[in-house]
Amino acid sequence: MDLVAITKRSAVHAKPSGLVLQYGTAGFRTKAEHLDHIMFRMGLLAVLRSKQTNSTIGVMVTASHNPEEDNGVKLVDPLGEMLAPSWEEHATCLANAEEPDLHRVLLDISEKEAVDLQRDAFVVIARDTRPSSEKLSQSVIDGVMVLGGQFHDYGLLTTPQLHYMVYCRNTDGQYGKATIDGYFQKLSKAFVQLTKQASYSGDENRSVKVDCANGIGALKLKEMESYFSQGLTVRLFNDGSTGKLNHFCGADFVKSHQKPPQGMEIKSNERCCSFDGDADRIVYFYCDAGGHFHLIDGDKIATLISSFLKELLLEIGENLNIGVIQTAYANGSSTRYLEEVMKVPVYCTKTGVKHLHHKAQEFDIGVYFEANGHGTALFSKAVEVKIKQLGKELEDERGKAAKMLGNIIDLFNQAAGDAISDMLVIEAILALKGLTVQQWDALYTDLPNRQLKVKVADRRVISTTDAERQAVTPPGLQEAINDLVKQYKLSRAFVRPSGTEDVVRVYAEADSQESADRLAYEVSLAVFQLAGGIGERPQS
Ligand code: G16
Repeated sequence: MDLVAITKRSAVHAKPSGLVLQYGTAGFRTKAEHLDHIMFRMGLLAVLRSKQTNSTIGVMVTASHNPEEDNGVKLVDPLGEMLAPSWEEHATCLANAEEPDLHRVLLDISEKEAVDLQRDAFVVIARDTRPSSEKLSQSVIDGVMVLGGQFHDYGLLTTPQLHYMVYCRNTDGQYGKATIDGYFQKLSKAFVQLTKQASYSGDENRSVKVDCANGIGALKLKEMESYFSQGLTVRLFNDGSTGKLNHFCGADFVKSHQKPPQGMEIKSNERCCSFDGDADRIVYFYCDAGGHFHLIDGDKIATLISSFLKELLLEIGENLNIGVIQTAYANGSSTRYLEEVMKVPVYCTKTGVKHLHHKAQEFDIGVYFEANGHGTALFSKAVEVKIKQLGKELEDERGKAAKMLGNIIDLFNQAAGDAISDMLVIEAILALKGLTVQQWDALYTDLPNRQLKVKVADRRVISTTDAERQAVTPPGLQEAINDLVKQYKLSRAFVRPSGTEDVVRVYAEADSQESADRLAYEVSLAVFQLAGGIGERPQS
C-alpha cells in the first residue's frame, strides 16, 4: 500500500471536516455535492474487498429512488449480493475517517479482515443517469487506481445489471456472459421460449406501458426491445427526454402516493408498470372503467410468482420447499392470502434487500419482495440442476412444465431485484395463464394503508426490534402507537428511521382508507412530539 500516494490523491477528494455519513439500507446516500470523498474511499474499499475475496467486486453509483440532486453508492459482493454487514461497518469507518487517519483505518481493515495486500484486485463500476454520476464514478476509479486495482467501467447500467455482471464474472460465465449483450440475450431467450408456450395470443395482453421514472430503465429497455419484440410490445413513458428523474413518477412515487405517474396516458384497464430511478424496483397499476386507480405492488407480485411456481412444481411432481419473504410493510391481506389460501410459509425481515435475500437463500425456492416492488426469486443450485435435467429427459406434460420452470429460473435475475427481469417474468406468467391485470388484482383485496414521512432532528433516536414492527426508543413511543392502533379496526402501524432519506417512515393500515389516513397522521404526530420533530408539524 503506497501510503504517500493515497494521502496525495485523498487530498484531491478531501472529506468535508465534520461530515458524518453512514452506510445505510442500500449504501451511502445524500446530496451529490457531499459525496466525492465517499466515492474515492469506496474505490479503496472495493479494492480491499476484492483482494480479500479474490473476486471481482462491483461499485454502483446511484441514489435509486431519491431525487435527482442526491446521489449514492452501493458495493456489490462476489455473488452479486449486497455488501456483507461486517464490511458495511468498515465502509462507515472509512467514510468518516478524517484525512490524517485515513491510512490507519485502511490498515486496520486490512488487518482485521486478513487482506493479502499483494493480491490482484478487480473492480467493476457502473452508474445511473444522474447529472452528477459521471464525475462521481471517476472518483471511484481514482480510489481503485491508487491502490493498484484493475477495473472495468461499464458506464450506464441499471443497478441489477451491475449485480448480474459481478455474478457472471465470479462464476466464470456459468451464470451468463458479463456483457450487456449477454444480459439481454439470457433474459430474452428465456422470455421468448416461455411466451411461445402461451396459448393466449390477444394483442392487448402482450403490450405494457412502462413509466421509466426518467431514469436508466428507459435507455436499457430501448436497447433491449428488439431482443424480445415478438413476445411483447413495451411502450415507454418518462424516458428522460424531458422530465426530471423520479419527479412525480417512478415506482416509489406511484407506490407511496397511490396514484399514477405524471407524463403517462392511461386508458381504462390498460396494464401499466413503473420502474424506479435505477430500475431495481417495479410496481404495476391500472385505472378501471370508473377512473379508479389500482396499485399492484410487490406483495401482489410475490403472490402471482409464488402461486405460479407452486403450480409448476405440482405439475412436475416435485415437492420442494418454497418460502415467501416480506417486510413489515407487506399488506396484512397479502400475508393472510399467502399463508391461509396458498399455504406458503411467510417470513418477515427488516427492510433492505440484503435481509430478504439472505433469508430467501434458506429455501429450495425463496421468493422475496418488498411491498415497494424490490424483489426476485432465488433457486438453489440443486433445484436448478434437477429441473433443467427433467426438462431435457421428460417428453410429457411434466417435461413441458419442467422446461417452463427452467426458463423462469433463467429469466429471474438471481443476484438482485430487477425491474426489467421482473417485468418479463410477470408478462410471461400473465400470458401463460391468460390472466388480465384485473384478474391478477382480484386475487385478494389490500387493506387500505398510508405511508408518511416525518422530519426529526436526528432519526437515530428511533430504534426498533421485531423486524422493525416495534419501536424500542424513544421511551413512550411504542406505547403511544399501541394506544392509537387500538382505536381502529383491523389496524396496524409502525415507525422506522429510513436508511436512504433523512426522515422517519410511518406505516399504517386499517379497515377503511379514512381510518388508515387518520391513524398514519396520529402516529406521525406522536413521532413528531416524542422523537424530536423539526419543521412543520404533520398535517391531517
Ligand atoms: C433501497 C433498498 C430497499 C429499501 C429502500 C427504502 O431501495 O434497496 O430495500 O426498501 O431503499 O429504504 P428505507 O426505507 O430504509 O429508506 P432503492 O430502490 O432506493 O435502492
